[in-house]
Amino acid sequence: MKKRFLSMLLCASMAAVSLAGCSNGASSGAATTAAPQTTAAQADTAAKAEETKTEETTAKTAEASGEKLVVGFAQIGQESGWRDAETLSIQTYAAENGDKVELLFADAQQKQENQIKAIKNFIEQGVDVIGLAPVVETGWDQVFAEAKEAGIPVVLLDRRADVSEDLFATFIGSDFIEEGKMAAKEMAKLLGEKGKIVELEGTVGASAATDRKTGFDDEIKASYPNIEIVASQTGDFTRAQGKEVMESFLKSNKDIKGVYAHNDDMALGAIEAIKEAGLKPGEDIKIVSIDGVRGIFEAMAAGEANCTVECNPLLGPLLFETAAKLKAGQSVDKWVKSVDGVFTADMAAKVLPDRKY
Ligand code: GZL
Repeated sequence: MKKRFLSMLLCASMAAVSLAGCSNGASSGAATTAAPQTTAAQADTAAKAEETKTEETTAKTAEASGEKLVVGFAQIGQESGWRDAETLSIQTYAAENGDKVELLFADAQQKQENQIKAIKNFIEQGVDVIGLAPVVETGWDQVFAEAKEAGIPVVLLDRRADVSEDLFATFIGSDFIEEGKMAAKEMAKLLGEKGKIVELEGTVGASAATDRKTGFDDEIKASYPNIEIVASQTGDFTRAQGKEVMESFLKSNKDIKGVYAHNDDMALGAIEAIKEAGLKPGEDIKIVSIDGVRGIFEAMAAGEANCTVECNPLLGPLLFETAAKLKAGQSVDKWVKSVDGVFTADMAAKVLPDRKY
């Protein structure tokens, strides 16, 4: 209990510092709390959430209540609209349940070393459960072994880590190979099963990128011999790099008929590049991507994109519910699989008003 009390005090001072550092927009290293890019309403909710959380953390820490569920989450960063939606889901759940949970949140700015630093901090502070979206699959064995040594379960959220099963409690996320396969089938339908296409890959070494490539490329190879992937390159899951890579694809390939992007943000960048090249995205060049963020629904409603395979980012409640089970000593499935759906342009205008992210 003493260690916990001391570590709770430490956490309060760190939380206060990192939140203070963040409130003036400064963010450094792993122990910062990033305000995700969101609409005004969402930003207001998040700001109120932050405020509540700060008061909660400080007040409760003084009492070192101990019975609260304390979760340390090491987030990748703010690379995409999907990532921001996931962050908002996690922070909103913590703010709305401040009487039961305490969230220590670190934004690693897409650097694995910052995520590792954050995990070590969480271990030092004696959190109940560590949550992590691993930016890449490898390099986690050592720090996960330290968490295991400290008796702190690790929950993987939305991306896998290449470690032995005894080093993490569960993976909560999608079947990325299946997502790639679904995207291939939709692309084939759009092209009449023939034509040259290009592929915008996610972050090098990320399970979401590796598996979405495997699922898509294998399906094309096995079922659609008249579709040729003439170029494939990483755009690091960002809109800016997706646009840059698409510009180079357009310069070196004159007869591209389709783009497969591992996430919607890169697809939205590609759409900009295609328009600047004087072509019509969604018509001259078909666009298929993955995530289901609001921007791609707007592009589909405008006739500039053709299909998105949804990958649910609203995992905050599931993260905390799973953490509570682990703290209570209950067993959880090794893979809590998200259910993904396919949305095509003809559905976009109708479903857009109800989209939650
Ligand atoms: C998928 C997630 C991916 C999204 C991207 O679970 O890891 O990371 O598809 C995000 O938008 O950058």
